[in-house]
Amino acid sequence: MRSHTTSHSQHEHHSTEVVVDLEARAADWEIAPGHRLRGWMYNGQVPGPTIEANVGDTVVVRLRNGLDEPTTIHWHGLRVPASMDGTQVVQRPVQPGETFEYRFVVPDAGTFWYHSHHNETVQMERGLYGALIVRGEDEPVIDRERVLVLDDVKLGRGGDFARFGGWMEQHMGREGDVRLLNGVREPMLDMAAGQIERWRVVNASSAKYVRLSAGGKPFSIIGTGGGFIEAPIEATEYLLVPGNRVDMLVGPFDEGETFAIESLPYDRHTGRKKREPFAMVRVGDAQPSRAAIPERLRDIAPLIHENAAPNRIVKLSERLSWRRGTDFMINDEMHHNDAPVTVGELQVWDVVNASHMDHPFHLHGFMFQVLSVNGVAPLFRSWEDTVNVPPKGRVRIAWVADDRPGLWMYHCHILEHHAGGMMANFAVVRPGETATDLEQAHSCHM
Ligand SMILES: [Cu+2]
Repeated sequence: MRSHTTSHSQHEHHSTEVVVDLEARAADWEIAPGHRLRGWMYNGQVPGPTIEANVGDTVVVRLRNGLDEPTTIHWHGLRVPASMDGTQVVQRPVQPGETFEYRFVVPDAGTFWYHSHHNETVQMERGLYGALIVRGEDEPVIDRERVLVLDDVKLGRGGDFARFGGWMEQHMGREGDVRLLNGVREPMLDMAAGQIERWRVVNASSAKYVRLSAGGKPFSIIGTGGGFIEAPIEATEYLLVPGNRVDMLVGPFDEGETFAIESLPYDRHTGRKKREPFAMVRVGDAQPSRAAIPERLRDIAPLIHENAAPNRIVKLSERLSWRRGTDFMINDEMHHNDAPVTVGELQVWDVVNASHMDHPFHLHGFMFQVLSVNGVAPLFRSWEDTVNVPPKGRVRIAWVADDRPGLWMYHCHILEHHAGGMMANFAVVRPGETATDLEQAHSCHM
């Protein structure tokens, strides 16, 4: 990764370009000593390189496709221009041998990630994902920061990826029994006693719900998908659904302690109800600490009170199909086209889950506030891009589109459900414009 500073001659202002070359290609992925999978990855590593930038920087990623099939990159949680969102409604997929340049300013601090948005059920399982960290001016002082990307892989008898597809996998989402942290099977992490670390945790798995626990020890949640929350919240667990991130402060611990970074049992009606370790932490010799946990992180003004009436219903449902197994639907149709959203107009959406399974709802390109889950306000206010919608549940979210018109989407982040139809496209339009204006403008560029 390179970064250089360019100066704009008329102003004193300096902005930095973070330039990253990413090549998607097949390579051996050693998940444990001697255990290699045939992965597809960025620059031969899983996760791909962690992209780091400061608020206001321009990130330039030159993606070269060295795969045998098309690919794109979606910048999960980042407020990028529509044309940079990486979906097939805004770009022609990057063909084998081609290069595409993604270019966008990063306006928000937080823990984000990037991943393939083409044939995702295969491309993400095979390793096409990485973290993207944006730092603000007032980051807390801590002793050490780690980016922990959680994933699981489903392996067959030969030790390579199990065959993709099948009715059960399409229905439940692909879950594996091999859990990875930063691409390695249950690694051992060494931590100094007496120190406080900041862990930026990403759930990059296709379908696994991670009820994140650090051996039951208390930690402080300081941020979620859209950056800092208002003040640290002490917890002993946090539910990370596929696509979610959490920023947490852990420690200090005593010398000689060991504990697991694990998922506590979560029943999303797939029959999995056991604790699942992702890594072990071993606490070594004490080191001095300079960490200072702030009492206040930032203010998040509520967009609207929690009982505001919804102006849109998004209904998630399933239907058995003799031909395809399960159809996954939004408002009773697969691959729905939803009504446009006007820039600046408050959106209050009720995401209603008519099915018997959990679904993680992901909105591209914009952040929302969760007003309530089944009528109950969340424990703390936050900005999010992905929220779990419990079975037969109702999640009320509020958001406002800033001035980034274009074609956007929302979908279930269980990748097999997204592929199975639980997604919708919609246009964000400027006041007085229609989606048709936008589509015509868009088709001229294609
Ligand atoms: Cu789903």
